[in-house]
Amino acid sequence: MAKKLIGVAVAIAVVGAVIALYVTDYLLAYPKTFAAAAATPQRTANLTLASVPAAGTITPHPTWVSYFAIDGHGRWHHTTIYTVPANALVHVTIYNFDGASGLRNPFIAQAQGVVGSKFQLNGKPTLAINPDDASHVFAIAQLGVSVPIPGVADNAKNPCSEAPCSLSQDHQTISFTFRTGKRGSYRWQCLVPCAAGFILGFGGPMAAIGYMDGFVRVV
Ligand SMILES: [Cu+2]
Repeated sequence: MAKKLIGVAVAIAVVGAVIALYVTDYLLAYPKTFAAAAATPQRTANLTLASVPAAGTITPHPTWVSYFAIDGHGRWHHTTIYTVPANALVHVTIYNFDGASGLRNPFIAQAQGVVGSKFQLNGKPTLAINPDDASHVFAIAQLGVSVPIPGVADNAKNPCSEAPCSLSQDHQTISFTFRTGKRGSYRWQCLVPCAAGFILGFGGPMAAIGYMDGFVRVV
């Protein structure tokens, strides 16, 4: 009887030891982390733009609604053709000094194709705006990018009537990041019928490079 008990105890001890070995082996054999090869440093670029109710006398069409590009010294350039690096993250900031025109298609009031799904509206992460508040849209169809831009309130105290404007004047600040891929020339355009005085709001500046249309040249 004693021998039997000892035998059972030994058997239990052996099984326990085997289980312990198995668990230890399992834990120690857990695969190590493998680091992916480092890629070339992530390329980024900053693009600062402004949209205004009137392009001003420095342009061929002073009364037309327009975009401008702003350089690192705060100088305004009347162009809508930008170069950005390929396979990069482009950080865009748009200062909008114009009022709202409203969208006919509310679908476009939602941002698409931007890194993180949302854009920043005056520093607040935003997915969509009220379609009636839309002043302009910055859309690069081929890249699937579209960002709605709300207008300055009608009763703004210190609005800017024509370019160039000052950041001390009433504006909305929109920022977002999009990813570029391969090189190419990609058309961008506004999608709000913002061309006051033209048929359906889509003529004049809405159909002109340098105002509400342009190219993003990925180089
Ligand atoms: Cu527009």
